[in-house]
Amino acid sequence: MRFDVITLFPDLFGPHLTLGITRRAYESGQVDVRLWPLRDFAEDNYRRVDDRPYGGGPGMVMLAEPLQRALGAVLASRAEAGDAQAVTVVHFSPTGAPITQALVRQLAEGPGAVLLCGRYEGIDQRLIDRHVTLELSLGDFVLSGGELPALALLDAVARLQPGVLTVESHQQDSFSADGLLDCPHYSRPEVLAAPDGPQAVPAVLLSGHHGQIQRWRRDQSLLITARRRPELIAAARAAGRLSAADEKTLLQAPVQTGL
Ligand code: 9WO
Repeated sequence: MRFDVITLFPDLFGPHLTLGITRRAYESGQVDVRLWPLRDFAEDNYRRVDDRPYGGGPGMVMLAEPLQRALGAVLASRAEAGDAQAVTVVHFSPTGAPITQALVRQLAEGPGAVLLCGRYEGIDQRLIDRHVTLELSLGDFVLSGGELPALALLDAVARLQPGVLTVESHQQDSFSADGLLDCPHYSRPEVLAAPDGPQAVPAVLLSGHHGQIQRWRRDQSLLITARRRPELIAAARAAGRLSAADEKTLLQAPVQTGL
């Protein structure tokens, strides 16, 4: 799939695309990322991409016209590459829909998207009204631009590409297996020296009993999910993803009273 990123800061993307495990997905072209520096689409002598807001107030607004030209260039390039489909145009904003693993999976199987990265106080609303088809949020906090959310989305999509991770590992992620949070992980040493006293690895993980280890991990996932994200337990139960053994474990978790 192909992602076209329209941004004032294309240099923010370089290290992500060339380092780490997801590099495979980018360098193989499984996830083809094209950067479109917005400054290149400014037309006046000052290469202006922002201006003061109508109605007054602080800060600057990203101009619609350079964004229109950049989008036009992206669509022409995608058409030239034989992609006739109507492409999803994403804008990142705290007012968007939360990014979920289900959405990431969908994107990872589709033709890609255009990622519009806002800066300053935001983008002229008319550009959003006319062109943006999907507004996405990383959560209820404010950043200084849409580039980090775009990188987060690319990373989430890239790691799902065949051959990027070991076969099993993303089937065991938080949310992927059963919509539960991940269990804790441990490695060497067996006993960690620490200022407040030694910390041992849970004994079951050293037992060699694969069945008991699986059960322990499942129990840890269930209990941490019940504590931190009870709505995910309710969803797993409603979808028939909890066994009788799971329900027995959950009897140890605090009961949700709704009060
Ligand atoms: C900022 C904002 C703040 C409160 C309520 C709504 C809001 N929308 C935006 C917005 O679209 N800002 C643009 C993109 C321009 C300024 C930097 N931008 C941005 C995106 N800041 N924070 C995000 C963001 C995106 C996804 N998830 C969390 C934050």
